[in-house]
Amino acid sequence: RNQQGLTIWLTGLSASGKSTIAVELEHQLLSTRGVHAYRLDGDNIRFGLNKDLGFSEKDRNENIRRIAEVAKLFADSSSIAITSFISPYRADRDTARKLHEVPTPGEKTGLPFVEVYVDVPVEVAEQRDPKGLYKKAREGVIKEFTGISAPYEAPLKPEVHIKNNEVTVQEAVAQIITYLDSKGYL
Ligand code: GGZ
Repeated sequence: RNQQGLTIWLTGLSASGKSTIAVELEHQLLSTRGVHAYRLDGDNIRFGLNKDLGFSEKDRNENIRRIAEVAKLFADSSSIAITSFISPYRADRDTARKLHEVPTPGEKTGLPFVEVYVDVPVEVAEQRDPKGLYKKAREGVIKEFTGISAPYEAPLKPEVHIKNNEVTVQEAVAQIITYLDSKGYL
């Protein structure tokens, strides 16, 4: 069976639960559908390819630009790329989408781009604060922290909107897989 490559783009605040969802989604795609998926996250991107980048607006733009290019390569190789980055700027996410959806010369179709908004109120993320980063941001130790002292531009029309303070990880993943099934991607 030929697998359809695509990119699942998770976006949301620090501590919104993106990584947890990404891990479980990857696991379920592989174990219950037998499709190959690969996760791109801070651990394998920000410490490698993008270790020259920080958290200024310019650096975040470049972070997301490179991640989008890499995700597209995975999708083009018929894998499912799952990205989990804050990706706070709408324009950057829209550029990532275009890069996938607009067919490259000689191709008939582009690659599907599935934007998933992992939505929790900033108060909830700050309450969770698993790494103490919100506290440091409040104290001014970390500057330009998303949701506190740097912007997060929420998606206007994400393919999937997860209200992640109201659902379990299993329910969140089910929402994504239901969407993929509805599009015939799996
Ligand atoms: C936001 C920051 C910052 C600042 C360090 N703002 O919860 P985490 O720790 O593990 O996830 C956050 C991660 C964000 O990196 P991304 O590559 O996803 O960001 S972006 O898409 O905006 O480029 C957080 C940590 O890095 N972190 N400083 N100032 N998050």
